[in-house]
Amino acid sequence: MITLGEYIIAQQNEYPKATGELSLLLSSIRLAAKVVNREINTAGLVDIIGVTGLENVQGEVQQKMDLFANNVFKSALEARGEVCGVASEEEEDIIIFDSERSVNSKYVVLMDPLDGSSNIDVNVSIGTIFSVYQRLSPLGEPVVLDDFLQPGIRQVAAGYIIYGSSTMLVYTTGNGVHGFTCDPSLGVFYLSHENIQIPVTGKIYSINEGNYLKFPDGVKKYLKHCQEIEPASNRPYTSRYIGSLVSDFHRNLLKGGIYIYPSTASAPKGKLRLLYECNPMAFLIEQAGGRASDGFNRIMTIEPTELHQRVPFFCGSSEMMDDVEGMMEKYSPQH
Ligand code: AHM
Ligand code: MG
Repeated sequence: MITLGEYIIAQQNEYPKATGELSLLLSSIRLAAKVVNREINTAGLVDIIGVTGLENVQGEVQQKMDLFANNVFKSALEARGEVCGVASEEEEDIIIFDSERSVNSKYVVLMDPLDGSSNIDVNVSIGTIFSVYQRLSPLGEPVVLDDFLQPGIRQVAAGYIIYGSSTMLVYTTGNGVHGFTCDPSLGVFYLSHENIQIPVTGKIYSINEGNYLKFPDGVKKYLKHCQEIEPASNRPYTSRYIGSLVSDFHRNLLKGGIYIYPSTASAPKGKLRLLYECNPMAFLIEQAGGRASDGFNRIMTIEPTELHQRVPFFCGSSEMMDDVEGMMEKYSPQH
């Protein structure tokens, strides 16, 4: 049984020049994940506790869960000073850590602290997504916005935590994708999925089909292709959509499949955010042998211009990506 802590240290030891800062940073994320996990598991009790007029189980006033997660991850990353700043879906601007240790640290973290949070009320899996870069500005100075606006290919690490039927932490540092499952009785993450590889093709497509009429023609054609009967290529495929990116991604990563959140007539840039939703997932899927694009261009080479920038997102098994991109090129070519 190998724990996440042991695994991180073992990976660090393979790089003689490693300073251990990234390992500490990942340990902070692991700690915050445990705290958020504990809170999510009591989310269903909030109404009962509210009715009786008692405080919640930790003796705190209950916050909205996504704000709670944001605060927990922020504090954990600030506490040990391995990070000079954070950007979060929950915060309009970057957060600059200004302790002496923090301004001398080389990493920034971008995160979606609780993605798919509307699913909490109905007891459906949700997740945290994170992405780590080295800063561009000099050590010793406060971090600046440009440190966060880097293309995904410069990521040093990325990962997610899925709060599901089990809680898992899945991450990459550019050396494969590894998954750890939390033993709830001990609060320890154990290595359960080493070197995850996504199958080159799959049977699952994940998209919010309610928006069908607003999709680009290339996506409409691809969906019809998924639904056609052709046993030789395993079609029709199966439609699965949780509406929680981490959960949809995790299932497709393990089973093979494709996730699409395209541009729509009303949202020409799609819905998902480049920096803390799409880039980390793109890094993970590429490390697992799959691909991620905006329908035409590799996600990780897009030059970001804004912190909360949106981008159409296509991500999954490489052969399925080839098919959908071929149809985008043919029926919805980029101008
Ligand atoms: P959020 O960051 O506000 O939670 O939104 C992101 C979520 C993703 O988890 C999910 O894949 C997508 O939004 C679902 O959107 P929709 O309800 O439009 O299908
Ligand atoms: Mg989100």
